[in-house]
Amino acid sequence: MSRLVVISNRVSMPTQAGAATAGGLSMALAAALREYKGVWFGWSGRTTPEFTGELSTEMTEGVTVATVDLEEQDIQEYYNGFANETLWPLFHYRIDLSAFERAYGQGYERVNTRFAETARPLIDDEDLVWVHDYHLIPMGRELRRMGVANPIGFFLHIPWPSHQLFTALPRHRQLVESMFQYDLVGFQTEDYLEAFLEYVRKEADGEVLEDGRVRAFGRTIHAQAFPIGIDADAFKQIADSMTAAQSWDRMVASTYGRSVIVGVDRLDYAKGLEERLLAYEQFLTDNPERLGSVEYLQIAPPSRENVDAYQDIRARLDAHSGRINGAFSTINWAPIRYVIRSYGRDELAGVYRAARVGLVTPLRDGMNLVAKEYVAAQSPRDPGVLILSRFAGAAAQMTQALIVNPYSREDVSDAIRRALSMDLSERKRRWEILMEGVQRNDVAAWRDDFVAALRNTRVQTKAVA
Ligand code: ADQ
Repeated sequence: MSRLVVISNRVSMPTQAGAATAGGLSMALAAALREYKGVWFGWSGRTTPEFTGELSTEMTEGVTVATVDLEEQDIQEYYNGFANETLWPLFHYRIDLSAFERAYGQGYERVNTRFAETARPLIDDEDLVWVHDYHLIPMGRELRRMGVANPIGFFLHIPWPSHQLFTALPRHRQLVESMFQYDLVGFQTEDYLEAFLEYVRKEADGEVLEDGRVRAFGRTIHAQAFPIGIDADAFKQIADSMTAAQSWDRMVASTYGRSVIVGVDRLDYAKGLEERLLAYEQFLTDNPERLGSVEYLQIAPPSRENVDAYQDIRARLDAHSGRINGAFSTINWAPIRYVIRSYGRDELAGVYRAARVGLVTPLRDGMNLVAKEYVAAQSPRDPGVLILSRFAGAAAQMTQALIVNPYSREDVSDAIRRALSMDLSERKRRWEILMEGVQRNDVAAWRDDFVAALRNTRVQTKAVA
């Protein structure tokens, strides 16, 4: 079996249950790498006065974790700048928040080159190389420039935007051209793949061949959708653990007699937290008989705090939650519990299980793993109801959730009412179908499908040649 060399912006090998800070990408990659015993390379999260390219390596659970420090200017321009102030908002349809600054683009290119130079010695001839996410789109081109001839795949964890939107990015053509240096490019959903292909046809004069490969810029690559999943069995086990049971007990005791609605999201404007609070306010207004018997728990660990838009959203959420609690609370009840911190996965699992409703309403989301975790944590005897935004990639698979338009307060408010009054047999029927999908399309299936397709690109190429 070939080794897997994974390259992503951040590297973190969380333990199965712990590691509170992890985002979706690192959870998924850690689960993927445990199996392949390969190498995981990325930024250490630390700064250095001058870039040296010196690697720090350690072995964790059979995986070689290799990291490099970056200069402050790199972090400003590449990470806070181009990745999180240009690409992230644009790819999540927030062109109003996108900053287009030349220095950001230059920093992005510089760090991709630095990453490729540093990672190069880690790659052996037989390795498969797998690059992740919007921080590192040009990485494949840089590795090729340094003579890496191995199969290289790229997976985008966030949405690929519509063609009209994407062309608002200065130098959009160069970015897409660099993607044609990969053997395989993967997206979360068929819709994102379709949007990418539309760009290729309209802007790059490219074509999709009969065998599904894509031809443009004088090169032919494979492009496919690989919906990511969670480690469903591990999560189910965690949900049955002692810590999860204790967390469940605490939740039940502190919300006695009330139905809990839970939201768990990084504090990010794309997650639709502001719209969700307003929709919940609408629900409280529309359903006065529910006052006192329902509680919305929002857990939102801070994220990307050096970016202005993230400070703004945090301030707005503070204001809304305070205002709504002020307007509706009584001396023994508050409608919202808003918690800005991280929890261990086992604690989260207990919280998910204690909640009658999982409220997952991003305005845009590549996939959304919280929706899948919520389902995996439920008790089969008394499962809760998932409310899911149609704009989460997960909605394409999780059709037994109550699918909502997160921009419509009425729509979300109606779905909350429906979820809270759904009888046990319907909850079970929906949950069983959802759970079957979460287990079938788990992170191992995602990893194995991608790796098999990447390996296969060379087999097919040889056959064609
Ligand atoms: P994220 O935007 O980070 O991921 P998501 O897929 O929902 O979003 O994953 C979040 C992860 O962080 C989940 O595993 C969740 O349990 C964890 N988490 C959230 N809040 C937490 C808290 N308070 N304490 C502890 N853990 C917490 C990106 C894309 C997504 C895509 C993933 C994977 O934006 O669309 O699904 O990558 O591809």
